Amino acid sequence: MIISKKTQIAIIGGGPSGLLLSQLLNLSGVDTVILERSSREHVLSRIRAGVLESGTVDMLRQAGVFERMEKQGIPHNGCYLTDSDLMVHINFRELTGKQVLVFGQTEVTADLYAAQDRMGTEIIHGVEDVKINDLGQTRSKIDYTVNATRTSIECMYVAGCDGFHGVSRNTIPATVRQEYERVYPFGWLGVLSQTPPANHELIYANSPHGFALASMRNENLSRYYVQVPMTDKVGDWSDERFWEVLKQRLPTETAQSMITGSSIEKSIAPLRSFASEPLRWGNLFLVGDAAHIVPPTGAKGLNLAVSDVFYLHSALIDAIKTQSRTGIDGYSDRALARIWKSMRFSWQMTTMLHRFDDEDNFAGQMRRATLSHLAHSETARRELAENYVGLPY
Ligand code: FAS
Ligand code: PHB
Repeated sequence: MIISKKTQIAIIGGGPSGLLLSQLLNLSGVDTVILERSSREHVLSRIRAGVLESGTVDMLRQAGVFERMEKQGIPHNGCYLTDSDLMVHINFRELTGKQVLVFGQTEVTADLYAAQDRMGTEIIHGVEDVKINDLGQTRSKIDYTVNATRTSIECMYVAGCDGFHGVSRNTIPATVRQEYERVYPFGWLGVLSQTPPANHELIYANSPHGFALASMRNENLSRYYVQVPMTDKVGDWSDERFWEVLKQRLPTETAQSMITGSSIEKSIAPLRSFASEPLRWGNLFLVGDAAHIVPPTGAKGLNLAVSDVFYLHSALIDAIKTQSRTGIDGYSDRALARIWKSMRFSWQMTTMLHRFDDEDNFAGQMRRATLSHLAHSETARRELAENYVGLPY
């Protein structure tokens, strides 16, 4: 027996993309249902992004999700790029008039869930075998199984917010999809530790031994990453080995003064650049990691998902409220224009700061020359700062 429901917008995926889109649509009186594969606990156990662009902060404020962000978020006016003997400060505030906010994606997601609960939105966890049908009809249908019961939702539009491994992107026929990919031959081993941050601002370190990043979540919670071969497993890395390698790659003064401690989370994330075009197929719209993946070097992943939501939420509200199709017809091209610029910046930061195993000595010189140019050119620093704080929507 199939149970059937109806809604205006069905959202597949209860990560930051799906939750933020649903919250903004609900605030404008548009009805949504969210289908999420995992439990809420599992979604909230993921440690991911840490830096919010100013546009993301504005969107979360518009969604009414700002109390904790404003209280606990740490404004940052700059960051450092270093190699063995050079430490270049990129002063966002001076170069762009903007800043970024350090506030973990996990906290953003938790606050979005709380806001959606207050809204009374139906969020169905533990869904399996999701199938998206009738995308070319006036109303589409999503079939799924939850608690061993096959269920279907009839809707006007579908938002595919189900991440890189979701079902939405592959619902668009392979003959229609154009995919672009660069898989990097290394990953990031990330550690969360209840220790004071090594520096008051982020340090992106390019060293002859490989990349490292010193970040944070608050004044007693630090987030660090080191570049590791893709063949490494978390079990290969004791805390002692991690701290030793991290210190080897950070500036000497930072390494000597930093406080280490036990890891409370340790994971390896692969690095890839990926984009799939178009973002729309009939009534289906792809959002966030369902459509694109960027290496975390530019702190763009979560922020790019938010700019997709910015473009799509207003387009869907227009389509539902005024039957105007201009926004939804223009969504894919409009979102892709910003996606590709962030894709470029993330790729540039990754190639500029990571050591590639098969590289020749020329590549190492190019990385050092890039850093030296940043040290001596305000124009170069401004270009990096404009991208880091977030390009206009
Ligand atoms: P998400 O992947 O977050 O959410 C998709 C949701 O859809 C998930 O909850 C999933 O369970 C659900 N889903 C999947 N298939 C489904 C199906 N068939 N049916 C129903 N639900 C389904 N970005 C940064 O800016 N900085 C970082 O440091 C950073 N680190 C990262 C580390 C890792 C390991 C990963 C994977 C990503 C990282 N990112 C980082 C990028 C990350 O923050 C994403 O950009 C962000 O989570 C995008 O949000 P969503 O588009 O909502 O996708
Ligand atoms: C993080 O704090 O997790 C973080 C910050 C900046 C990045 C990537 C990750 O570029």
